[in-house]
Amino acid sequence: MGYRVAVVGATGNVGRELFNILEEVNFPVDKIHAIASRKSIGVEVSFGEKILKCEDLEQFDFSTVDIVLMSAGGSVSKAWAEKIGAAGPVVIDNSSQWRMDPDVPLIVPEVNPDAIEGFRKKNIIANPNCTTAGLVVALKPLHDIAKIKRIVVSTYQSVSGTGKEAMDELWNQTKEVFVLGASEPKKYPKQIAFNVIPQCDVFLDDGSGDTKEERKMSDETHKILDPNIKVNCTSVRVPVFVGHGESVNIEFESAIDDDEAREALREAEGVVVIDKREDGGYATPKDIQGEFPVFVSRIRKDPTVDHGLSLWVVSDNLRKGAALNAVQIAQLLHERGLIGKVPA
Ligand code: 2RA
Repeated sequence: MGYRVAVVGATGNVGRELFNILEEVNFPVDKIHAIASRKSIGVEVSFGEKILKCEDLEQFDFSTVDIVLMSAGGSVSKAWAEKIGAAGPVVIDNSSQWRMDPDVPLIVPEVNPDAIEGFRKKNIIANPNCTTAGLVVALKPLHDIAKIKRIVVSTYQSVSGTGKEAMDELWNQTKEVFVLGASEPKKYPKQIAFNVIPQCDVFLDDGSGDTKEERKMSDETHKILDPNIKVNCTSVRVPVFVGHGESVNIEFESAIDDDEAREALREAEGVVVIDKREDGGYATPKDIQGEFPVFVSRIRKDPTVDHGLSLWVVSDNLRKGAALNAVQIAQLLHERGLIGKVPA
């Protein structure tokens, strides 16, 4: 027996990956619906061999499904997720709208699976930001050995994190630059082709100078892993289509050496270590596109603090950073028998 599933935001980068991953992991699906805004009604998306036609978000009867995977942006989630949850199905939401709501669990199954039990209050479970998902999967096995005090992270985020139009902007500017000169940026504040931009998402108006993306990294790490970890993040957009990299400096409370860390990471669920200390002996975004795990490379001592390690983390932002994590949450609900069963 399978579930009745709806994917809201079916035509987006993450929406399409949700269908792919549900199929790849063989999630038990009886009936599946592609839901989108009015302008995409009738647009076709594929689910394995099947072609689905998008149905209208405004007209769809959500009481007829068990699980809703939502990736339609914060404003759609704000308007719809609670209403959908109240109609019966559990909503797994990929936007930032509900992540910090105390009544909504924010889940990375390898890190805080037990927190899922609190989802009934709103019937919503939040999926973390793409960079947080990769980061906390890599940090958790190390935090279990020697508590982490502080991290300094610099991200290298691909344009697919901003959506399909941003991917087109990189593609078009790259082609144009040697002919007529790159066209004016639309999705980004500066040219992204042959450049890097030290801004992801908008600046906060709290006087900190941080961007919203940088704040998400610290708030979400606190909620998922440990509120006591100090997080300093600089988020940078790079001209890469898929795959987010993160350079991470970690300061621990007690001693941990690089061999111990490498061993713990090798054994950790959802992590692959590629760390050969030779030319090319590390993972790059291009190597890991389409892969499920979080890849960790360049594990080494940071001699500038008492107990420090540096590492390089890279993951597919559309998969572990979004759609895969959402489907893993659905699998966790399934394994625990939590879908469709309302406690007495
Ligand atoms: C990005 N925060 O900018 C997005 C993806 N969730 O990459």
